[in-house]
Amino acid sequence: MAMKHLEIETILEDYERDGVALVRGFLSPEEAGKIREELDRYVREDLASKPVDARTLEVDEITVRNLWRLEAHNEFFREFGAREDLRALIRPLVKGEPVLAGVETFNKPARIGSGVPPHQDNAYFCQTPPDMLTVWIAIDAVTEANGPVTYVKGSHRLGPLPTKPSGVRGNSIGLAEMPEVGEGDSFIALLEPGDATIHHCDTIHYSAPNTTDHPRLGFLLVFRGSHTTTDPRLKATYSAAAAATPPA
Ligand SMILES: O=C(O)CCC(=O)C(=O)O
Repeated sequence: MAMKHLEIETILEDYERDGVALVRGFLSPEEAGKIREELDRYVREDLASKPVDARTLEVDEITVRNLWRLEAHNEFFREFGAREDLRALIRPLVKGEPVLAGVETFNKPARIGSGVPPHQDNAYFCQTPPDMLTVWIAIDAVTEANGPVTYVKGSHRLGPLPTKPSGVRGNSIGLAEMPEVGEGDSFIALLEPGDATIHHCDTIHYSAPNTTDHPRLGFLLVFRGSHTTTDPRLKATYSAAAAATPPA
């Protein structure tokens, strides 16, 4: 993750303008490989002993859709989220001291991986001001076919939009209505292992189910600025949706 000053400037500019920044080669293939190894080991050896809300399963009730709160459950991922090079990049983006709020996965397994409805993450995070973001790191190659994340550029400037419960396990709240998206404003993140995107918590995004034979594992780190607080109104709306469709 050795980054030059110029690269950091570009990320900051893209993030502020579009609400999403693409970072090619964020991790080396070796680093991405280490993350995959530890995720595989964690699922094989540790997950069964963790609380049920440490994961969301796909409809077969076997295949992992998401791992949640890895920073609480696993030393390797906690330490990864504490890396100073990462925190230095995140600091200007969250406009303050970064606090690691979550380490998680969106596995999108082959053939069975479910879709993610259009949403803004702050409907889940409920923070004010919305100085919170997600670093989404590709562990597998992300192609047009295996359910890439599509971001609506500039939508972070729309502020919090009306929501509705989605009924999707692991993504219980979505947009009530998708706004009109201008030509050229959709950004489909096609990524090689180790590439990443960084998106603002008000940026609209979504992904299709994975019907291919190729898994699409994403490893996510969520940060907020230490100055943000929970908005009780957003929290009440989220809690109602999560109670209707619990993650586990
Ligand atoms: O990985 C996906 O398909 C969706 C990811 C997502 O919703 C997020 O990064 O907040």
